[in-house]
Amino acid sequence: MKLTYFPLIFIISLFLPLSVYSQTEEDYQVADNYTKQEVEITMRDGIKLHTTIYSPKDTSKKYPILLQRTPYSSRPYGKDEFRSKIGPNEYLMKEGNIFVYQDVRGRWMSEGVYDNMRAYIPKKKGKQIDEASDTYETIDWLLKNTKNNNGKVGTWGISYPGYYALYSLLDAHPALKAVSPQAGIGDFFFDDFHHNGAYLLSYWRATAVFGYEKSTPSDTSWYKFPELGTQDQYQFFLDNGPLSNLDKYYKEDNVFWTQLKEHSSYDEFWKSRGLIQHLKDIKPAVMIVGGLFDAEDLYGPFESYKNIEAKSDNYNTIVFGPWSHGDWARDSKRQAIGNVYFGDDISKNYQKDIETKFFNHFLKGPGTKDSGLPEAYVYDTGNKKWGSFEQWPPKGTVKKTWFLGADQTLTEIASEENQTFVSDPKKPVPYSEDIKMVFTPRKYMTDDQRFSARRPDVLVYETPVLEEDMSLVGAIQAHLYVATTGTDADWIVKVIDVYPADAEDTEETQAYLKMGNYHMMVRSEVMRGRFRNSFENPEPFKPGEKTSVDITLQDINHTFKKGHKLQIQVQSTWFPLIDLNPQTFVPNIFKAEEGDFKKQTHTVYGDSKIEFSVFQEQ
Ligand code: PG9
Repeated sequence: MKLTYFPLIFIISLFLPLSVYSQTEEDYQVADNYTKQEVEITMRDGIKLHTTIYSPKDTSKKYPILLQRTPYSSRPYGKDEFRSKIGPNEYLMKEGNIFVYQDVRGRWMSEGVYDNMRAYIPKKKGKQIDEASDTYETIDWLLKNTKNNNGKVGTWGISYPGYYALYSLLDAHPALKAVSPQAGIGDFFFDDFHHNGAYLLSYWRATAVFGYEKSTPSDTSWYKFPELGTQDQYQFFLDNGPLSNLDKYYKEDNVFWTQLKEHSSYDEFWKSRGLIQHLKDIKPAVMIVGGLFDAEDLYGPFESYKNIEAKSDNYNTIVFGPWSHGDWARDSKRQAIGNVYFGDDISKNYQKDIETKFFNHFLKGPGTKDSGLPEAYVYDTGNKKWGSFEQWPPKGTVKKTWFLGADQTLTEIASEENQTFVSDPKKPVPYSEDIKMVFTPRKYMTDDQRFSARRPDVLVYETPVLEEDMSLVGAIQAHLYVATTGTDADWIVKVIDVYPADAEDTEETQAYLKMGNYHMMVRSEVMRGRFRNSFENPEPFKPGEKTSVDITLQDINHTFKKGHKLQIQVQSTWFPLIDLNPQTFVPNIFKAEEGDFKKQTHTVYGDSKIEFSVFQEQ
């Protein structure tokens, strides 16, 4: 067979050493500019953590150390295998820093036992360890053993690595001067695996990555994903029925699946693992980064910024852009999420003008509070431009309340008219029209919500066409008054920007839809009704009794433009983003049985209201 050009290239590339094979398209080669060391750093309890150090070959000057601790592997392993890019961005890579990646305890090439969101121990004794002590001892070792360092250290990371960066602030090493937790997990009961107690069934496949323990250091993955045989996530989980039927895929050796099932309320297991509670008296400079459409970790970055702001007097700033999870670290020219395009070079400009300046100011520069960077740099996802604020949420806002009124309108006064709908666990409201088995959800955060608006089990309320721009900022408070014929229910509120009929398509617009009349999801959240009064102690509903359910929706910065409409949708299923509520109160929904799942009739009363903060230009 004549080897055409493509297979020939493919065969040759198989024999190239990874360092060449993984080369970036540009001229810049990590291996030409950095040396690589792999070391095992011993912790106080004798456990060795595998640590990779990339040091600039130019030894004419000293460099700060930028450390990332990760559960996702510091690979490639081997002295001649180089990452194609190192550090938070290519600007910091090219100007020269010492970059360090470490496999956290119990992961990949490090020894020890992994513990998801390992609980912080404030006053550790003897050989007691947590991620703060592992970080402190790692930094101490690096300062003493890494040639050419300038004595200053930064940490950064996105998502779980962002959580470890956040953790580095606790019992911080005195040389730690700059920390950027990016989409850092704050608490698994409100980030990632749960939202206000509702279990994110859409995360189920990710349980494979975090649930299996390994017995020795491993440079290859020791876990595998269950074979499901379909991409139709909605149908797969609907056919599967009660969560306990998923035990055939994850057995007792999946420690995390067992923990998820055993701890369905906000008990000591979850509480002790929450990081937000410990964020006080912070000393290093902090730059929290997040995405306004991040489907995985919104709670963590907003809550960590607000808690540090309230309980510390360190340099503490926040950057939130038109990004989904981790977009800010990519170098894609067009920034778009699903069908919604925001602009060009948004991530590159952030990396160059914000992130690089932050680290250089505190690790190579004066390190004073007047960094020249904004306190809060938050993108307006409606006007599609950045805003700089002296605080977040910003000053200069007025409260604006809309009631869920009659005839599907948002009204300024409460309505006598109530809305009812039948909620059927056998026919739940999809959270997405996409047919895809996801690792974690993403695109729904800006997806078109017309498909749900047209379902009888989704209530829709909207304003008239806006006659002027309206900028809504900060958190949104939903105060629902509801009733159900059952004894349990979930309540979902969605805030939607309805585009005008003449809105134009972009190259991202999916082929089957038009942007005219697009119902853009701006923010959404669920409250698992049993937790309406307490996340620790779930309570049933009394059938038919009018009951108050409050839901806080995470911060936004969105101008609803003149000619658009503000729409609210209210529903009780959101599948399979979250699992099905049997709508019958059971002690633990992970152990609910087929017969517990019942169709019920829900009511939303006309004095239910949604409270926003309207930003008045200064
Ligand atoms: N926070 C993200 C995540 C955690 C656990 C499971 C799946 C995703 C992340 O680290 O990307």
